[in-house]
Amino acid sequence: MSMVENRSTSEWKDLDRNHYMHPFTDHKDLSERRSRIITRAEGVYIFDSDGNKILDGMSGLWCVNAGYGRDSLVAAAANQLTELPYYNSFFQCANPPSIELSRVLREITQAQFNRAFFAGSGSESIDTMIRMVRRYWELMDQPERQIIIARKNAYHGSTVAGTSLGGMKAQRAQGGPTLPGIEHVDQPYWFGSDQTLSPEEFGLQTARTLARKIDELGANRVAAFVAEPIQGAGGVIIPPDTYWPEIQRICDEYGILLVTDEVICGFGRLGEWFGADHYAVKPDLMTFAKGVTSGYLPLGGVMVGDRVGDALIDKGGEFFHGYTYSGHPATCAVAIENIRILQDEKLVDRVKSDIGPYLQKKWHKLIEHPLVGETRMTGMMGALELVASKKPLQKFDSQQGVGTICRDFLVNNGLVMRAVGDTIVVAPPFTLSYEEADELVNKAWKSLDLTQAAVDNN
Ligand code: PXG
Repeated sequence: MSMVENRSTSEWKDLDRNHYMHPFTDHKDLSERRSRIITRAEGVYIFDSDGNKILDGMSGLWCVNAGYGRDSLVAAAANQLTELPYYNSFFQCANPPSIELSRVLREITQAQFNRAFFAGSGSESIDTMIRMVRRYWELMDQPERQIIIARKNAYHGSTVAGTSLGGMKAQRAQGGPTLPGIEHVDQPYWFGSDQTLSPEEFGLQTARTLARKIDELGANRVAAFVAEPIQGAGGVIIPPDTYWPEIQRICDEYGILLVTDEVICGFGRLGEWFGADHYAVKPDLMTFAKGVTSGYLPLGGVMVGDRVGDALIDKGGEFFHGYTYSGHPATCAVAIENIRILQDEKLVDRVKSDIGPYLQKKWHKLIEHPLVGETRMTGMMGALELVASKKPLQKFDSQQGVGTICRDFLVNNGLVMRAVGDTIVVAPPFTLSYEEADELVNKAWKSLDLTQAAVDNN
């Protein structure tokens, strides 16, 4: 039963152009084109209004971890909407799904995480985290510790707080001043470096830019370091193995809070429940969203480690922060069911030791293509670097838009992957079958051939 009109494709496209403003879009450019209208989805496939069946190599937007077409998620939402569609968690009220979800999250996270704070999205969870970090240091009688250090090219959402914390230059340059008290250090992007150091040495050196930054700012002014375990939107930047242990050591040495932004890496993407588990670091806070509900309903939040949680409780005083939809019963009910699916179907294990390694093996074969200068993948999150020449290594002029050309060939061949500059990124649902993994890689190869031909003809 759909409440939405059944319109023709051209009608949808016209209405879209005239009335619907898309996120992260050049609105002039889009007004001169037409959108692709996605009408339904099943398993790992999406379908557009022209009837094309497209393999979704991006799990929507890094979120549909359990795949499309899950009746039990629909039922969880419907049952909860019938029972109690909404009530707030302000004024000493709570509802069973939000309490139960907090309990479930405690079970699947590291031992220090005994409490959860809910928000409506990843950006909101970042906002909550920033306010909580600063509140913590106020409570610890060190209110001068306000500076939060993040990384260049990090993505932490697009609200004012997310834009300020994020390290994407073009995004930060828009819209006037960003929040004060935020600094950025280098990202562990070995392929993007001059490659004179070994990846291990490069990982250490990059991590140490954090220590230098703390020294430069004065350790007594620094509140926290925040980073995605693997940078997602920035191009699936997988750090060398030496990076995270050194980051942990530096945070411990200076006593600053360590926050992992698990919006993409959380809920199994790397083959462990959270990216922090994969890298064996012990964060004080973790932000999450996306995969917590496999994207079926919007939910975000912050896992609060005891260091911060105990301070908030022991020291008391109202924390003036929260959202209308903090602990929304229907979104929490969907999250509980989603986590049950991930557990019962052993989907996180599947990423770690079954379909993950299978896809990685196939993915790495793409290095044999003349256009591909590097392949990388951890769990089910990977990237390809498109290059003009492998030896000597030569990248394309970014003006050529080779990544976008490739992305367009991919989708026309029935596969969605994202282009981040000339980096092609992939993050399919955990339910991907072996055959679908083969299809993904075969379509990628074919699209690389077409991209090569288009570049050669230019
Ligand atoms: N943190 C991280 C690490 C993210 O990846 C957010 C925070 C913000 O979440 P919300 O729910 O507010 O969007 C994100 C979101 C892309 C893309 O093109 C990535 C995201 C969002 C939109 C596009 O890769 N990540």
